[in-house]
Order: sequence, then C-alpha cells, then structure tokens
Amino acid sequence: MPGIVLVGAQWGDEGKGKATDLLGPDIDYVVKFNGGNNAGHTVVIDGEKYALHLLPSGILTPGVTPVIGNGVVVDLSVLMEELDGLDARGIDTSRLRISANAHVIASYNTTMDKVGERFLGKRKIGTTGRGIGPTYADKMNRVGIRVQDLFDESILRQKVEAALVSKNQVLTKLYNRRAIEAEEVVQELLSYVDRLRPMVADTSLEISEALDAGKVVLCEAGQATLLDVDHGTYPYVTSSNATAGGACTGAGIPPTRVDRVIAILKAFTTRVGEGPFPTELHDEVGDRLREIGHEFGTTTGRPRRIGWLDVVIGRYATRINGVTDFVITKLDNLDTFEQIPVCVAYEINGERVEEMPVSQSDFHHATPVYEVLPGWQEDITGCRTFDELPDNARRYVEFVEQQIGARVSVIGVGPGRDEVIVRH
Ligand code: 2SA
Ligand code: GDP
Ligand code: MG
Repeated sequence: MPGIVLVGAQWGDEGKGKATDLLGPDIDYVVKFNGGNNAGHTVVIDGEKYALHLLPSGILTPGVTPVIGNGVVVDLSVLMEELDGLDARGIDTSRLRISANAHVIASYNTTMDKVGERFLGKRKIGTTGRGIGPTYADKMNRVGIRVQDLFDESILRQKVEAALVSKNQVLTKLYNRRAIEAEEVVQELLSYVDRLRPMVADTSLEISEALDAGKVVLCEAGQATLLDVDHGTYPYVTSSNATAGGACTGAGIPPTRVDRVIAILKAFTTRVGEGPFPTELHDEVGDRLREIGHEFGTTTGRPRRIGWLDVVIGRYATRINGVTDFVITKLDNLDTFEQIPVCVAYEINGERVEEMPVSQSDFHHATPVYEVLPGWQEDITGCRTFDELPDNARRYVEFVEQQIGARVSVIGVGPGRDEVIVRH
C-alpha cells in the first residue's frame, strides 16, 4: 500500500539522509529518483559517520532494498567506489537495484561541467562539478547513454560517438582543449559491465509489484524544492526535478500510488552555490551558526551559506510538494541564541508579499520581514518527547507549523539516529 515521497524543503542539506535512515525499519524499498553523486547525505549510526552520495540512504538499513531509479544520473566509477567503501565497513550492498533506463555520467560530462563553470566566470552556477547538468542535457537532447546501452557494445560506441560530435566542437573551438577520444570513453564504460549486470533491473516494475504486495516504498529526493529545475530559483538550480512530482517520473510510479509526502525543513536555512537567498547572514552570527551546525558541503567541502529560517519558502514547499508531514531538523543548533528571527514575508518594491514571487528579479530584490522569537538557551539534545522541550522551543515549532500550514511530526535534536522527537 503506502508509497511515501521524502523531499527537501529548502536548498538542500536539511538532513534528508538522517530522516530516511530513521524511517528505515518501517520501510522495504528506498528509491533515489533524481540527481546523482552531487548529493551528499550524512548519516550517523552509533557514532559512526557515513557520507553517501550516489547510493540511497536506505542502503544502511538491513532488509531494505535500495533502488537507483530511472531519473538518476549514474557515475559508474563513483558507484563502484561507494559500494567498495560500504562493503569494507561490513554493510551489505548486495540488494542494490539500478534502473536499466538510468542515464550514465560519462567522463566527458564531468569535463564539460567543470570547464563550463570556469568559462562562465562570474555568471557561474556553483555546481558540484560532478557532470550532472551536462548529463541531463544529453538526456533531453536524446544523445544520452543509458545503463542498458552498456550491454550492447556496438550501440554504446555509436551513442558515445554521436554525443561527442558537438562536445568536441565546443571543447576544441571554444574552450581550447583537446578532443575526447570515443574509444577511451567506451572502454572505460565497458570495464564496469560485469559488475553492473546483476544489479540492473526494470525497477519501475519491481516497485509496482512491491506496492501491490503491501510493501512500503520510500522515494528519497536528492537536493531540494528550491533547487528543482522547474520550481526552484532557476538558473541557480540543479538539473532535475527534486520536488515530489519528480518521484513519479524518476521512479516510474504513478501519482495515485503516493500516499504521504514528507518534507525535511532545517530550523534555519543554508545554500551551497550561487543564487538569491533573502535571509542570508553575512555577519558573525552566520559564521557562528555555520560552526555550530558544521555547515560544509558533504560532497565538495564548500562552506555553506547561512541564513535564518524562511517560512515563505516553507509554505511554498508545502504547496508544491503537497506535504503531509514535516520533519524539522537541527533545532538543537539554535540552542544558544537569545533571539531567533524567522522570515514570514518579503518586502518587494515597498509591498509586503507572503508567497514566493513568480518573478525571479523580485526574489533577488526581496527584503525579509522578520518576526523575532525568543530563544530557549538550553541544551535540548537530550529531549525525547515534545513536552520535554523548553517552552520557547515548543513555541518555535508551533509557530513554524502554523506558518507553513502542515504538521511537524518529527523534530531533530542531534545528528545521531536516536536524537529525535517523534510526535504522535
Ligand atoms: P549541480 O552539481 O549541477 O547539481 O549543481 C547545481 C546547483 O545545485 C546545488 N547542489 C547542492 N546543494 C546542496 N547540497 C548538495 N549536495 C552536497 C552536500 C553539496 C556539496 O550535501 O553538501 O558538497 O557541495 C547539492 N548538490 C547540488 C549546487 O550547489 C548548485 O547550486
Ligand atoms: P541531506 O543532504 O539533506 O541528507 O543533508 P546533509 O547530510 O548534507 O546535511 C545534514 C547534516 O545535519 C548532516 O551532517 C547530519 O548528520 C546533520 N543532522 C541531521 N539532523 C540533525 C539534527 O537534528 N541535529 C543536528 N545537530 N544535526 C543533524
Ligand atoms: Mg547534503
């Protein structure tokens, strides 16, 4: 019966990995449906830290079948490295399933991503440099390489040659670089075939059969609502659909099979890469919050940009994703603040606006309107029930709940698996 979709409500790094891991024991399948190894999910189990990039977070829970859906872009060298890393730590990865329709990040796509960003200079997006954008561009241009293409050498060669025609033009004429040899790319991709073969499946069919059999399927988004290529702060977005709708296309399940949508909302806001960010803090308060929250990219190590919570974004996330339940994470990171501003609206050209502006220029010029809530100035990491939280922490959660128009079911009070409050 239950199909669950889990998304990030802001610009990513809300703690989706931990939330998925937390749900682990109740879940049979965890399906990654978008993005690739640009993602970075940190999960802490018994004090041991796992940083996952391409693999779904569910891989850490025994009994869960992790699935890489058709909407994902797969860097095969990263896949093998990540599997080896987990195998060496005693994690059973043998159940992993990969969609035959998922696209492969060829080495030329990673090159194009890095060189392209350098070429853009001040206009860069601030990508992770993992080849994500160029691979999705190839998919839409119908010159992408799919996982299934690796099992037919002559088709693979034809497709790589076709994809390289325009890329080599750009590389040699515009970027002044050497052309890429098709055969080198083909041989690298073929080197993964034997290991890959047993993992490849019709994952859409398997998920459908699992749902028919009453299994619980969790579709886990990479990145987040405002990084969605359609609904985010375009062009400062990733190149996939990270909102709940992306789960249907990226996992191959119909909307009628989605029963719950869980969104993860960090108690403040962060963003990596370029683009507008109304509540961004450019002062020592931001630096302090970055240090407290260890806000550095899980994949690239970049310092994350920091700002106060913005419930205009929260409301937008509720609407776009059809959120049924929110998880608020990192509430403990606010423990030491005397006052906690929350952005409840924007001022744009002298007018108060309570919804995300449709015009990107307006969003760039939005000034946050804050409501300042009193802090609790107590360590909440030991709290395990809502009633144990200090009054002001409870008030913060209830205020957010009322502002975003959806229930907060879980509150994170620390990075560990057990450091949560589940509200019934
Ligand atoms: P890309 O590489 O084409 O997807 O980059 C486009 C934009 O998407 C942002 N993006 C991310 N934002 C937050 N977290 C991400 N994952 C890593 C993490 C990031 C890291 O967990 O920390 O380590 O830097 C992620 N992946 C993509 C990216 O910053 C661009 O703004
Ligand atoms: P994701 O990309 O959404 O999975 O998030 P990341 O893993 O990139 O970043 C979230 C970080 O916050 C990780 O280091 C988690 O261990 C940590 N984390 C998650 N929930 C909590 C929480 O409630 N409190 C604290 N202090 N840390 C948390
Ligand atoms: Mg992350």
